[in-house]
Amino acid sequence: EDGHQLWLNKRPPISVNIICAKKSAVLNIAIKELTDGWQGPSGKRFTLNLSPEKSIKGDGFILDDAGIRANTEFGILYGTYEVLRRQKTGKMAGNLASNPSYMHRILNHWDNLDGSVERGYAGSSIFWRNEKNAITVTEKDKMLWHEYARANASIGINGTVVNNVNASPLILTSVYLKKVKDIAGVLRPYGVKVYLSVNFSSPVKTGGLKTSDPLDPEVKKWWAMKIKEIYSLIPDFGGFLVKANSEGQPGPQDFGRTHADGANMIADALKPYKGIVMWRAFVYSPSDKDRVMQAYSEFLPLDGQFRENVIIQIKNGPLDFQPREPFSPLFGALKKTAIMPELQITQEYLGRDIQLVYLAPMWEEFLKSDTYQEGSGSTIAQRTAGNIYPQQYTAIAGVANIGLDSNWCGHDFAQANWYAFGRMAWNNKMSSGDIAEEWLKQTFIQNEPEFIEPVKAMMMASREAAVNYMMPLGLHHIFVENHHYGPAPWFANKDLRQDWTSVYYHQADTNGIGFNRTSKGSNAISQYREPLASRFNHPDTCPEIYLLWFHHLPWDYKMKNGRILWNEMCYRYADGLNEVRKFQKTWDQVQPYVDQQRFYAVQHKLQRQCRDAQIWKDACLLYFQQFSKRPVPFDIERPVHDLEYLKNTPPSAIYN
Ligand code: BDP
Repeated sequence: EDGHQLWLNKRPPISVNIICAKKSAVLNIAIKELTDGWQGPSGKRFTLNLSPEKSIKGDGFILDDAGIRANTEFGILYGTYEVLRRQKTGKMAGNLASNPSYMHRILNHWDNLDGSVERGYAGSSIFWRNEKNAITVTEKDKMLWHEYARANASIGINGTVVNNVNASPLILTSVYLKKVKDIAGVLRPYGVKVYLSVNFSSPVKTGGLKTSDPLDPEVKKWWAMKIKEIYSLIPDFGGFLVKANSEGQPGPQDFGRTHADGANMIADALKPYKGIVMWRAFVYSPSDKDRVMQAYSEFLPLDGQFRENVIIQIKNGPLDFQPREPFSPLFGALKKTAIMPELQITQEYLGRDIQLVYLAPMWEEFLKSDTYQEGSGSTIAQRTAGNIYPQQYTAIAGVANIGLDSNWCGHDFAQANWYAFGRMAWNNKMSSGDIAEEWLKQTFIQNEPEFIEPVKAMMMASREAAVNYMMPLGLHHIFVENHHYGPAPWFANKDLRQDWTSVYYHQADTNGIGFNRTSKGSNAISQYREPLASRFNHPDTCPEIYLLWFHHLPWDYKMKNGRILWNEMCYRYADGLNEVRKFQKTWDQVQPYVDQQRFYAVQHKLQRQCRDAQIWKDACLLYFQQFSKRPVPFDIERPVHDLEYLKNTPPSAIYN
């Protein structure tokens, strides 16, 4: 079992009698899925019914004993997958009305046109290859895209951006657009729309113009023509994703214009076709004294200036996909602008394809965060679903962890993160525990509590374990430069922009540790609404999970449990490592329930995870101890690595 079937593993079907008055490519898929996968009562009559109903929104559906009702064909398809999921996970049949939280549930592939994947750990791109004839599409490609589309549809994902946000201008040339058309053709019956990342200076780089100034009439004309060309090839094309004036990418500010000028110009050209612009808020400049404050400072003044078909795509945290961040204050600030969350499914900062880290608890924590924007209960889930301020389009994006590896995601358990993203995008109030359970039952064709319970508990503990052995108590961004896997709290470089170094973030010295973002420091707390701002501002009321994110505190600062900060930090690192040791035992104990191939693959990776968690603990404690000048509590295991060795050995030689 190589994991290629994902959560769609087949069981021997039971006969069913499907009644459906209409025929179409989409409905045929629904009928085939039910016929091939039915696990309910044998010979049952089951009706697929397209009937306009007010209580159903978008591609939602209603299930009852007699069948599925929906307003759209895709609603029938999503209802179909829900029926099969319930049957496979042993959930009761019965009535269910289900409407999606977001209209657009989108994967972002950071895939380059040469087939490489930025921050990808599961092999090369499933869409692009390094070859002369860039548009070649083989039957094998189509088969894979078909499987990909089906997997996405089964969890409600209905959009995909097929190229990297650091976008090559070539994507908009006719050669590449032809291939995009082929991709869209395969994905279409599964309801997965195609979107593209675009480079803001495309008019100059591939269009032969002298400027890409968004207010220049020739530039506007160029985008309008380009968009017309795209829709003539792909009539249901979704729209664009734009990374502008961010990490060296071009943007409207190059011409003295604002993000709104740039986004609106493209949005106007997309509007006749109902296309959308997802404009990223991931901006920060080296001159800023606190990097986490910049997106807010830049976008808040533009609130109300964006067109209705522009959605500002905001990473969950204000920094950059760290193991734990407080939510980005923009989620509680913009009122007259459509916004959408960007989550990172690929484990750039959370153990790549090596570590078992189930991310859904992190996303649940984020979605449940209360912004207090319109009083208590203004959670991010509510705000981004359009329940607090109206927005014409609602959406959520996840940076994909998919590649050509036979199990798609590198680590067998990384599939759970793809799965969970889809499930939460459909229902942003779903619990990460329920999702883990569903995924396990389907993926391992296994309903045995002796398997499900311990493995689910392991998944549920895995994110907190990673936070503890990497960056507990609000520490952040202390990774090996650019590598983003192992620790390098010592990383400093006077010649580099400071907000790319570790010492900038932890600020450790003999007085203490942490980044002072209080009113006496960078004042980042002021970007949050009350009561959060005051709560974060004082160490006594700041949640300890964010303590060193907001505060620089002395090593003997007293924690709520009575320990001093240094000791608490030591215990956290030790706890994180010990958890992974437990995961190893848990996994060995469930061997009888898992096929050999996946059992050994996961076992091997847990071994590496354990070794690397040990490195994290040793590196961080030995390094910070130089400043704390205190012993590691004596009931904690002593380090097994040498600080100098860890500092001076290239990551490629340590993490293999
Ligand atoms: C960072 C990644 C970088 C991405 C960037 C982004 O390290 O590869 O291009 O985010 O989101 O986390 O644009």
